[in-house]
Amino acid sequence: MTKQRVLSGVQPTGNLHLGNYLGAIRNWVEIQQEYDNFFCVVDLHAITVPHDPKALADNTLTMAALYLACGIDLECSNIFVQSHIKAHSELTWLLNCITPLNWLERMIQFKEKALKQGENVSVGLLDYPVLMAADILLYNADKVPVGEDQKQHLELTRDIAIRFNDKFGKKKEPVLKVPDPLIRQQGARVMSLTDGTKKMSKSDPSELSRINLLDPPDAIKKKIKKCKTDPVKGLAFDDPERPECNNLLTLYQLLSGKTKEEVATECQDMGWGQFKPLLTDAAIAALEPIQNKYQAIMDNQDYLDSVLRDGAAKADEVANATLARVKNALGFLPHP
Ligand code: AQP
Repeated sequence: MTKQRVLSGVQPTGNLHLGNYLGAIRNWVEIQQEYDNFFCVVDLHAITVPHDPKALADNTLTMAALYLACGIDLECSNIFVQSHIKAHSELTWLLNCITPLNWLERMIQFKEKALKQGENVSVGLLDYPVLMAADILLYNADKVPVGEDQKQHLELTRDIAIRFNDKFGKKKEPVLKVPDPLIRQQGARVMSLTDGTKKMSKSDPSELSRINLLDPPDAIKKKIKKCKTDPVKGLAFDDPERPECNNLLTLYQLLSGKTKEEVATECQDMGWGQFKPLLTDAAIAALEPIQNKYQAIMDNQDYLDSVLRDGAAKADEVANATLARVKNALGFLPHP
C-alpha cells in the first residue's frame, strides 16, 4: 500500500522558537515514518512582510539545517526550498483567479499582521493563504501537520481545492486532492513567555517572549527567570485565570517527556522559585542535542547543499505534474 503524503513548512523569518518546534516540527518527526513527506522552507512566504535581503539566504539555510537537526529523516522525507520550485508561484497565480477576494479578507492572520503594518501592507500578505494553498495542493498532500494558528488557512486551502474541482474537475476525477489538517492537542498553541494570552511568535519584538531553538543555556535561563508568572502558590493546568501557569507547565511537560498527570502531581505544591529551575533544565536538556547536531550540519555545507538539491529534484517532479494537470483543466494551450 502506498503511504499517504504529508506536506508542511516554516518561514525562514528570524529564529525558530519552541512554538514552531512543539507545534509543528517535532510532530513532523514523530509521524514521518508513517508517511511520504515533503518539508519545505517557505521563503516566498517570508517576503510577505518587510524583510532583509542580506539575511534571507542565511535564514533559509539555517532553517533547513534545523529541520535535519530536529530529526527529519531523509529516508522518508524530502527537504527543499520553496522558491527553488517555480510551480509554487505559477499555481498561486492560477488559484488567485478562482479565489474570491472576501475569502482572503476574512483571514485572522492577515487582519492581525495588516494592523501592525498600516499603509505598507502588501498584496503578498493578503495573498499568503493562496500561496500556502498552492504549496499544499501541488504535492497532493493528504495531511498537513500545523499548529492551531494555521487552521483557518488550511480550511481555506480545502475550500479552494473544492471550488477548483467543482468548476474544472470531472466529478469522479478531481484535479486537486483536498487535504486534512493534522493538529496535535499538545503544543498546538505555545504561548508567549511575556503574555500567556498571546501565541509565541517570531515577529514579537521582544526576545524575552520566546525561547529559540538555538538559544544558548544562559539565554534560556534568563528568559525563564524573567517570564511572566502569577502570585498564586501551587501550580495547576487548565485554569483559565492562569494562562501563564498553564503554558509553562505544558512547556515543562513537553520538554521533559513526562505525562500531564506526572507534572500536575510534581508541581501542585510548588512556587515559581522552585519550578523555574526545573523548566530551565528541561529546556536546556531538550535543546542541547538539536544544537549540537545543527552545528555539525552547518559545518558541512556541501552536505546541506546536496540535501536541498535532491529535495528540489523530487519536489519539482511532483509539483510539475500537478501544475500540468491544473493548466490542462483550465484549458491552457500545451507547450509546443
Ligand atoms: N506559538 C505557536 N504554537 C504552536 N505552533 C506554532 N507555530 C507557529 N507559532 C506557534 C507553527 O509553526 C509552523 C510554522 O510557522 P510559520 O513560520 O509559517 O509562521 P507563523 O505560523 O506565522 O509562526 P510565527 O513563528 O509566529 O511567525 P510570525 O511571527 O511571523 O507569525 C506552523 O505550523 C505554525 O502553526
